[in-house]
Formats: sequence, C-alpha cells, structure tokens
Amino acid sequence: MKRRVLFSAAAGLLLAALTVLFAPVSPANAHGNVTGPSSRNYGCFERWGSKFQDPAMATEDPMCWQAWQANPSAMWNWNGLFRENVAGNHQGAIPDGQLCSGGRTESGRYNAMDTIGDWKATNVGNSFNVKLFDGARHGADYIWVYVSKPGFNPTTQALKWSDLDRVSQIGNTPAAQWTQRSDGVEIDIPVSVSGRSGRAMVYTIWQASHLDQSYYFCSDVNFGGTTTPPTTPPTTPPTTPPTTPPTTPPTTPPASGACSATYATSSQWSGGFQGEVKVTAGAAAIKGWTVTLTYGSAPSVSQSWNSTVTASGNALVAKNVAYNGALPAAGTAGFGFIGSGTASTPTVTCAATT
Ligand SMILES: [Cu+2]
Repeated sequence: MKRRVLFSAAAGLLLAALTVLFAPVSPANAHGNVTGPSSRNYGCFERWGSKFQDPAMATEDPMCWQAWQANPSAMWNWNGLFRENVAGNHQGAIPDGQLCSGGRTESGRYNAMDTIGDWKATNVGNSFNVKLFDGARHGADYIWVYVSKPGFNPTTQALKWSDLDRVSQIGNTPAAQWTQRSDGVEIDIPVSVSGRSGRAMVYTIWQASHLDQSYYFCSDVNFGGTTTPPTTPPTTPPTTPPTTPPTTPPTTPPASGACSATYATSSQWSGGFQGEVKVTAGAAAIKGWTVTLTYGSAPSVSQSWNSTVTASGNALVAKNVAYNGALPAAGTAGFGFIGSGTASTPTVTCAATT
C-alpha cells in the first residue's frame, strides 16, 4: 500500500525503521476481491490453493490449471488485482479483451484471467449479491457492477466493454459502514436482472478510498443454473495413478500432529525477491502452523500473503491466517512474501498447533 505523504528523508528513514521494527507485515497488502460469485483468480485460489500442484486440476478445472501454470502469483496475490491513477477512466486504461486482467496490470501477473474458455461458473438466480471482501479496510469511493448482455458467451468470446451493462452500484461507503470481520470488511451489492439464463460475466469495479486505486474482477456466472450431484458417482478409483512419484520423499516424515515446510525463491530481481513456502501437515490434522525462516540476517519484508509475517531477530516468523491454519493429515497450505535485498535460503522449521 502506498501512502501519498511527503516527508523529509530523515523522517522517512525513521518511519521505515519503525515499520520494520514493529509492524506485522501482512495486512498492508491485504487489499481485496469479489468472493461471491467468486472472481476468476479468487475462485482458483479457493478451489486449488491448498493443492495447486494436483494434476487433477488439468481435467477438472482446466481454466484454473492454465492460470496456475501461467503464474501462481495471480492466485497467491488474489487480493492485488488493481491499477492506480486511472482517474476514473477505466475504459481508457483497459483495452477490450483485457478486462479480466485489469489491462494486464501488475506487469502481467493476471494475464491468464483473460484466457477465453470454460471457467467454473457460480450458479445464481436473476437476483443475487456481489460480495466484496476488503482486507485492508479501504472502503469504497464507489463500486460498479456490470453484467454481460444476453448473447455474450464467456466460454467462447473475449470480453469487451460494449458487452457490459452496468446494473448496480453503490457510492462512497467508508469501511466502517461495511460488515466487520476479524480479517477485514465485506459488503454485499444487490444485483437484479430479468429473464436471464445461462452463462454470463459479472464485472465489478471497486474504486478504493485510500488513494486512486481501482480493482477489476471477472466473475463467471450461470443464471438459473442448479447444482446437481453427479448422476453416476465415481465408483472406481482413478485408473491412472500419478506417473511420477516425488523424487525426494522426506526421509523423516513429520510426527503425528506436526508439520513441515519447504522454502523456494520463486523470483528475484535487483534489490528484491519473492519467496514462497509450502506447509505440509503430518500424519494428523492440525489447527494452525507457525513457520520460522532463519537467516544470517533476516530480510525486510514489504508484502506477504496467506500468512502474517513478523521479523524476530534474524528470523521471519510466519503464522497462518484465519482461512489456512486448519489442515487435514498431509494437507498443504502455501504462503509467500516479497523481501528486500538478495535472496538467500533460510533454515526452515514448522510448528503446529493441534
Ligand atoms: Cu490496498
């Protein structure tokens, strides 16, 4: 989150030092998303975040599969699909065909959201709510909700501005007026259309209030759709077991009620890097986890997602957030962070609460 504050270099350094010393890192980047009907990247995070390397995704949810293959950060940073300084000219900033990636924002992190195909759609009636979660309590200058015109088919067509009708909106609504949650705030925007059936796109623009920061969300919906259980439930286990077993199985599997974690530097650039950690529960379910990354000298962290990261001496201590602490036996969770300086490989330990 950027602050539009001018301060002297000395004051800036002091503030930076205090921030590093005292601030838990994660809430600063906790922006938001449309969580119902789930936007494309939030839906892929919701359904597959705990098992994003499961090859079953390729057949069960191929659009999410292509998105995870293209850039997993689009899901880990599910709350960061925004542009800044658009000054309300959303159509000028975002070309047709790029609406779902916010005009290929954030150096193209979300480009795969524009891929045309059969994304999983949420069944809705002709009246439904768009639920927007705001983890940073920015509030809204406005939220605009569009629905694609009859005849537009998101499974075969690129979304253009001219495909959309604005059907609902709210004006300036500070976060204090939203529904309060422990991890942020959320708001429901009621939407009503008539005579609609079949697939459509819901497109939401959230103009946050703290600065000129606008968010763009594509939610695939199926009007009048119903969720029916499979008529023939699978009676046989999958016939093709994974062809490549893990090449390096853990030599000491975690004890019952424990967890383990692995670290990888997923990208690096001059002056910074992105680290990602996978947490795996042991032979029994756990209720929460704390991963400690010990360095020669801990990097300062400017952003994190899916965990709360604090600096402690020469270590970074990462705790689960509300939605990813409880894991079944052998279940996995992932989190990531942006560190400054040169990437180095920390010693990783994981402690579970049971
Ligand atoms: Cu934000």
